[in-house]
Amino acid sequence: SLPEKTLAMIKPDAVQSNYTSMIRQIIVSEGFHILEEKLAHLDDVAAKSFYKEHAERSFFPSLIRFMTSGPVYAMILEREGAIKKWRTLMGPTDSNKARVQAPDSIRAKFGIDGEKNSVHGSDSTEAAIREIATFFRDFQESNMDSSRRVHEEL
Ligand code: YYY
Ligand code: MG
Repeated sequence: SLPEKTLAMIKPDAVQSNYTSMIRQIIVSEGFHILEEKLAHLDDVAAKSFYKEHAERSFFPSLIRFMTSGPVYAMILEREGAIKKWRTLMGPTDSNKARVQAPDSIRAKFGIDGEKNSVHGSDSTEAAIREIATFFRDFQESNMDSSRRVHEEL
């Protein structure tokens, strides 16, 4: 099982509440390596593109308003099974459900509701590649396969 990469994002609600360093500490203590990180502010075009799979959903306009309301903190995480393990650590989408179903999860601890839920995580390899490129334009896709990266460094 090779190391895998995923895109984690601390959303505007949690950045605004100064939870960034606490969430970051949990991520590191759970064995993820943070390869790149940055504070960013999504504009309307970027937020709509990031969440394009949800464009037809009734919650989409509100989601875009929220995601553009303030800065986000994006991170490339790496570890074995990073995509699934980060989503498990985040917990269920709705923070109130998370508090019942996964009380130790980040959304249970830091999320507000079903929209302002403190963190995002890629849900597939394809999503991880696309979402990492959204924030880290110069991060090469060849780096997605860390065995190849190690080989290049030899
Ligand atoms: O991947 P995840 O963030 O857990 O949930 P998605 O179903 O992909 O929805 C993306 C995002 O949209 C969610 O984090 C909050 C928001 N949202 C919402 O506001 N209302 C819903 N009923 C479902 C999702
Ligand atoms: Mg999703």
